[in-house]
Amino acid sequence: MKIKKFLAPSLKEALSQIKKELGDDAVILSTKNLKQNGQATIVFEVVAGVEEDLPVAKINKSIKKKIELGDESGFDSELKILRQKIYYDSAKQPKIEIKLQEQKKTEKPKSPIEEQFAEIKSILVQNDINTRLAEKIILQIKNQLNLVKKPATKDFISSVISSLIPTEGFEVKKTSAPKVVSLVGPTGVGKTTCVAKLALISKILHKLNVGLISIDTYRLGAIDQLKTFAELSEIEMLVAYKEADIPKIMKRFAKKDLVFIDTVGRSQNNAAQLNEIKQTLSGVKIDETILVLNTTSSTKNLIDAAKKFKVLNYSGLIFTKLDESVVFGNILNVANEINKPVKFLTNGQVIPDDIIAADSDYIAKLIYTGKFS
Ligand SMILES: Nc1nc2c(ncn2[C@@H]2O[C@H](COP(=O)(O)OP(=O)(O)OP(=O)(O)O)[C@@H](O)[C@H]2O)c(=O)[nH]1
Ligand SMILES: [Mg+2]
Repeated sequence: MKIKKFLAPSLKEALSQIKKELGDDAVILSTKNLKQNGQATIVFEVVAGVEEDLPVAKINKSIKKKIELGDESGFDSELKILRQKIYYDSAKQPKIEIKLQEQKKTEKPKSPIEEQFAEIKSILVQNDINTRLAEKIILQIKNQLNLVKKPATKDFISSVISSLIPTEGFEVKKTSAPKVVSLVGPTGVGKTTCVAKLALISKILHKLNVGLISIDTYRLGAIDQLKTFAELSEIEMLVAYKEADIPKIMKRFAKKDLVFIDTVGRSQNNAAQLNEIKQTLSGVKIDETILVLNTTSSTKNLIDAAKKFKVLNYSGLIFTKLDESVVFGNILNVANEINKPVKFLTNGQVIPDDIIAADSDYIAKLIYTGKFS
């Protein structure tokens, strides 16, 4: 860059000298008001420079620096000139404008049907269905609509969602040996409450001979919680304090149709504690282990728990506390990702009323509308 200092009685004169010597591309680098020989006459000292193809950014930088240094006195007019120069330089860049025009051209207006699919996708995502599944659902709706030529009604959309939710019933056959079912899951998700609900329904509605085992000797009051329920509902309940207790209890329960094992709630992040549960249960042949999950938790946390609890070989899922949730997409996200069937949903604390056998159509409607039907 060529730099030169100019002295002139006025700024206008200084600028005209600069223009003459350095040309139109000159940039003002600094200006000062000097009092000549201590007298009142003011002389302007202007330092200007010129550089070929000076980038606009550099000009901005030099102005910024001056403002930061507080050296902007007497600068207003120069700044105006510089700004004009910047606008002029940027106006000289037609490529950018052409690009913007091209971008505008590619934004095609959506057709009414595309608008409708975009709205459906937005409803799915708002209901916490993850983007991958939302896109899969939209694709399936599109494909099926092409085949059946039907409008995309709520029922139709729900039926597509339903096809992605694995569910399975809970069956108990009266055989010579009892069916043994254990409920596992993170802390406080509602395992014990589920055991109580299922045990009472099995006893009252299905006339089954039910036994309860608690291996939760860790949490204060856990045994009393199940014991009180067992006494009130006249269901036999025993506690396994150690691994060796379970085979003995099972001998006592040999004539039962159904035995529920209530396990201690543990964090999925504590692998050692999950292995302890596995060890305690190793003394009995378990027919079905069900993972209990709280619907109010995020998809990420639920999938993490579901993955880590796999060490306990569960084959189905129960989603609890639906009554405390406002969106239900995580049920689909988790069941689909983990690829295990949903067996029950619970929607309240009342034993045994607040439990529903999982039905994929019901869950799909619940997810899509956010409402219990
Ligand atoms: N709102 C609501 N509360 C529930 C539901 N299921 C269980 N609860 C409540 O959740 C709390 C914990 O339930 P528990 O059954 O003790 O949970 P848990 O998984 O056995 O807990 P830990 O054994 O300590 O891990 C209790 O207050 C239950 O009444 C449900 O579906 N809805
Ligand atoms: Mg419990």
